[in-house]
Amino acid sequence: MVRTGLFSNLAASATDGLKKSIKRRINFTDSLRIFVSGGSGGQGYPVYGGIGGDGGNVYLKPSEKLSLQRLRQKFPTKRFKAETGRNSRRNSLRGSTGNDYVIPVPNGVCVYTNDNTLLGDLVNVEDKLLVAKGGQGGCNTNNWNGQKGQKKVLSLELKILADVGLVGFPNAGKSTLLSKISRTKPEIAEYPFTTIKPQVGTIFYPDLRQITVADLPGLIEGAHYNVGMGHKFLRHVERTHLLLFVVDATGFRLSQRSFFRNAYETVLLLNKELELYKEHLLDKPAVLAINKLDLPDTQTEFEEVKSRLQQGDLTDIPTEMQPKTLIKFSDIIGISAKNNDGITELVDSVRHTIDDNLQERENERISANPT
Ligand SMILES: Nc1nc2c(ncn2[C@@H]2O[C@H](COP(=O)(O)OP(=O)(O)OP(=O)(O)O)[C@@H](O)[C@H]2O)c(=O)[nH]1
Ligand SMILES: [Mg+2]
Repeated sequence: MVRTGLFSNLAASATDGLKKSIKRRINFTDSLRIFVSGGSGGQGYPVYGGIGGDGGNVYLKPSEKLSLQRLRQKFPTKRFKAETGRNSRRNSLRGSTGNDYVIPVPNGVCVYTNDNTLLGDLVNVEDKLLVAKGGQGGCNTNNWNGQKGQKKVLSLELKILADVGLVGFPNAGKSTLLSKISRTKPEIAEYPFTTIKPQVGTIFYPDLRQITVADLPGLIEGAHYNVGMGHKFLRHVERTHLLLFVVDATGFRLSQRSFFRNAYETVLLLNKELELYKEHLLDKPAVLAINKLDLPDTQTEFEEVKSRLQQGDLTDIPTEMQPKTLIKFSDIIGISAKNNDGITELVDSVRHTIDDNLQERENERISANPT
């Protein structure tokens, strides 16, 4: 892959120690590979026409309290095999079926096979997903030989379940905002990449409505080249109903060797990184919060971002920074997460945007199936 201009500089600067320090701090797991095999079928007994028992199946079952770390600790070999079916015997002609293996997995896990096919998306504790079938017991169709069970290498990827995903460059104030709108106490600090593990908080509205918000690691330009935390964690926003962009009104600079980006450029670069990850994320409803309006000269910056976004103004923006499609924000709100300014307006906007979108989808569904 050829790294060009803008991104090569950032990629280079981010590799200086920063990447290493981030790697050291990542001690949580949000994906895990496991090996599953169905039980083999028992042998048949051709002389008496006895049929061997079928091998047991392997299933995955979501559980609310489990994490992938815990699963890995509990099953260090990460191998799961269901029981073999019983052979047919002279005094027990019908061999009994082998026991199934039901593996508990965290709720919210997506299950992929080795060739990246999605086998299932486990989001309900009532679900149970068949991942490896046991082999057929020996009988006349298979020459009385019990068949082998299916064997698969599976990749489990945890996608957080939340209504809203916080998207922004490092240090924008995402965690500070989450700490103000929910009872969660995320880590907050003046250095980038403080948040390395997605965390979910809940907004409690006075009428008892609740909306969950996922705080995500900071995204930076070049994330698709795996700069910073990369954009692997963006899969967590795939299931959210709304993207809440948090942008520092004073702009962003990752390190002395990187470019300074003003607030408007930051919005465009976030837009571009989402587009490069998965274009359809841009179709999600989005709200923009311009943060740190307590700092000097930020009000004019806020007004400028707002008017340029409304006009779709890309004058003087280098082509490599320009997204193909501009995100349409349903609201652009100035806040100071630190001083609690604009927070009520923001949480109201989040709620209305989610509700309007749900209503729109419901109307589309009704007009598609008028019964
Ligand atoms: N002046 C001012 N500072 C703020 C505001 N919100 C956050 N900060 C400061 O900005 C810094 C970064 O805040 P965080 O909430 O950790 O930022 P983040 O976006 O979660 O950063 P990462 O987890 O690294 O992606 C901290 O020093 C905060 O105190 C604000 O409204 N005004
Ligand atoms: Mg944070």
